Amino acid sequence: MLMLKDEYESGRLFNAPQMETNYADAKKVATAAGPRRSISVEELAEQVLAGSRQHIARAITLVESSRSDHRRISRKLLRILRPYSGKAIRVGVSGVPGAGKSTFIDALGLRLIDKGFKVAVLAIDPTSSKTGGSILGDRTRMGELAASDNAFVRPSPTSGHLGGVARATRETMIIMEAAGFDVTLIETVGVGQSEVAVAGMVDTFLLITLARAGDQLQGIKRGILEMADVITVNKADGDHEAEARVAARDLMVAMKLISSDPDAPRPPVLTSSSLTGAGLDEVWQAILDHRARLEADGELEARRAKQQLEWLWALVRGELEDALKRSPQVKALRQQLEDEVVSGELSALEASAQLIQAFARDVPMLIDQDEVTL
Ligand SMILES: Nc1nc2c(ncn2[C@@H]2O[C@H](COP(=O)(O)OP(=O)(O)OP(=O)(O)O)[C@@H](O)[C@H]2O)c(=O)[nH]1
Ligand SMILES: [Mg+2]
Repeated sequence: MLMLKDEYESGRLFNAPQMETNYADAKKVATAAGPRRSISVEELAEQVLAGSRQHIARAITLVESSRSDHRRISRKLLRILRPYSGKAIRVGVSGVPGAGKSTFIDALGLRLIDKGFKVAVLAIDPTSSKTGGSILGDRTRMGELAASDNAFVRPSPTSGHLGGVARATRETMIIMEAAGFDVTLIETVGVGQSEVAVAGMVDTFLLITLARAGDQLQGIKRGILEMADVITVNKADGDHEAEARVAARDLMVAMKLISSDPDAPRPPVLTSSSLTGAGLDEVWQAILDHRARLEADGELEARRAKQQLEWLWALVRGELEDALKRSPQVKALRQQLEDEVVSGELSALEASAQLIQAFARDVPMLIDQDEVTL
């Protein structure tokens, strides 16, 4: 993970070249349909609402694109679909690499399908930019689930910065819910920022951890522990079962110590094994209990409203940042100003004022008027 750190902190996690080439689904649709027949947004929305897998895949590919003409169509699509979304149980699944998240989701997902749910699995995975390997890995690990008609497994978008990936995942969630999926599980690797993004879009945050000594408190950042609504010590099987139970008890005690709000409800700490299936039902029950508590005191709506507000400003910041990058005036000045700041001729303060003025001159041209009126 260390290798990723710089990329991670600069926010550029997902710079794989072409996302579509990574997508089995997108490829399948393209091959099956030959050259794509063009289709109206209304027709696409109708097909998504009818649950057509081919059109769901196509809609997802559309919202993953950052091209401005695609964004415009996405916006229209989402406006039609949004009223049909929002009823699903949204769960974020996080944990250190190798904790067993994908295997857990596969096993839990199959159980949920047996109970009559339709399960969407999405991912925000900063490691997939490395090789694209974990995309294939997840597909294999979730093979059984991915093969079911009542599940839809979509690997993490791999291009663009975290903000772009979070946007695509959030919009994909709307498409999946409109298509009738009533549980959304979002996998993310437990290393930092992507958790915050996922926590901003789910109702319940499940943390999967391991019994390995010190893992709970060293491998996982305190902030992530504080985000958790339900925790499970995973791989509680064979020789590790007893160890996992001890770890769960220790973690329960530790949670009391790290909690910054002594009155806040502490997350239950359970144990589970995807190999034996032990504890999976209990984890699901804890997720349902958490959600029921949220619903009972109106907190679910409040939580989602707060997420929407945060999302609003994340979008505005994202758009501004993109516009800043596109601005010809900023581009023209940038190198010279940076050089002057480096050589000490100009202070950062002065240079920033000049860049902002240059940007301001470009703003009328940079803001896409069509996007506003759509
Ligand atoms: N003993 C045991 N092994 C497990 C269990 N769940 C997963 N594993 C193994 O742990 C390894 C990692 O599992 P994954 O499900 O890929 O873990 P992950 O957290 O999704 O990993 P990343 O996506 O790479 O972060 C695999 O070799 C699994 O076979 C379990 O419940 N018990
Ligand atoms: Mg995984």
